[in-house]
Amino acid sequence: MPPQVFVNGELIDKQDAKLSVYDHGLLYGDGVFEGIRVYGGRVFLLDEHIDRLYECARAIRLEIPMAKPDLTEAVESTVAANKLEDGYVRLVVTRGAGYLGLDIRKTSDPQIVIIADTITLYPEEHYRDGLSIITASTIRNHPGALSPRIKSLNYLNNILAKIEATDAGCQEALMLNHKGEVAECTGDNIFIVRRGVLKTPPTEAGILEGITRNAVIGLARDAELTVREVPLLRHDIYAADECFLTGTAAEVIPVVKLDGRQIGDGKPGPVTQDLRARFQRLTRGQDG
Ligand code: PXG
Repeated sequence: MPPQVFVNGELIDKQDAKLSVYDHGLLYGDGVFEGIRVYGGRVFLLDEHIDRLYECARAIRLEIPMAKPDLTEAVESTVAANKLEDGYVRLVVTRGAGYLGLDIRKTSDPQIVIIADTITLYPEEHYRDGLSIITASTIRNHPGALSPRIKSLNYLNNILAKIEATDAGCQEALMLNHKGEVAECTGDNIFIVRRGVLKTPPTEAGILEGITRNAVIGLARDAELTVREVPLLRHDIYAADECFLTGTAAEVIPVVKLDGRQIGDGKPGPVTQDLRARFQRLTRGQDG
């Protein structure tokens, strides 16, 4: 059976899925999305992703034409229809088709799309040896212009920084905010460990409040680590004992170099490795 895609209330074959070219999601990047993992047939932290999607939709005054429990059910049934054991769900809500022009009143029928597919992960050696990353010259969106807390279909800010990373031969780039503080990477949140304390930028630094980030903060507190959400400068990363990134796609991945400077002893550190192991147990449902 060909891959089944959910489009507006129906599961259809991937090649039959259609959206209007007048959809403001395409014309203006007007919409919101989530990327969600499936582990062992279970959709991981689905309620958290659904809550963030509705919050982001509210922030852009987009009314999702489906109640939360029904959308949750639709995600589950799309995963089941594709017999997906380990994979990735892309949940997208667009503003819908309308006239040309920005006015949201000239649109109708927000479109809900659910894709359940496989995911390509970072190569295993990056988890074993750690990533080398660079600082992008592209700063993260100013929260007063477009809040990084909104996971919108406008990802150009991150894409421009990601281009800098790939040009430099790196997998990820660190993005600073308009104040020069550490914000996040293009698709991952950032943490450091310094003298046994786990630190990560607060949401006020202009970041996406990652669901993996929040899960890892919870795991760290379970492990009786002190966790501080505090503004960080690049200096703090250069001077850290350990550094790692978190995200739906990357999970927990060590960083051993920033801008050519070695972090700690240049190897994935013990706190990073412990949190990665705890996170893996959580995704496999062995941690409650
Ligand atoms: N910051 C940014 C800017 C992100 O886009 C994260 C942090 C991590 O958040 P989560 O909730 O995933 O822990 C993200 C997540 C994709 C894709 O297909 C992107 C993300 C997640 C999953 C898939 O590009 N970004």
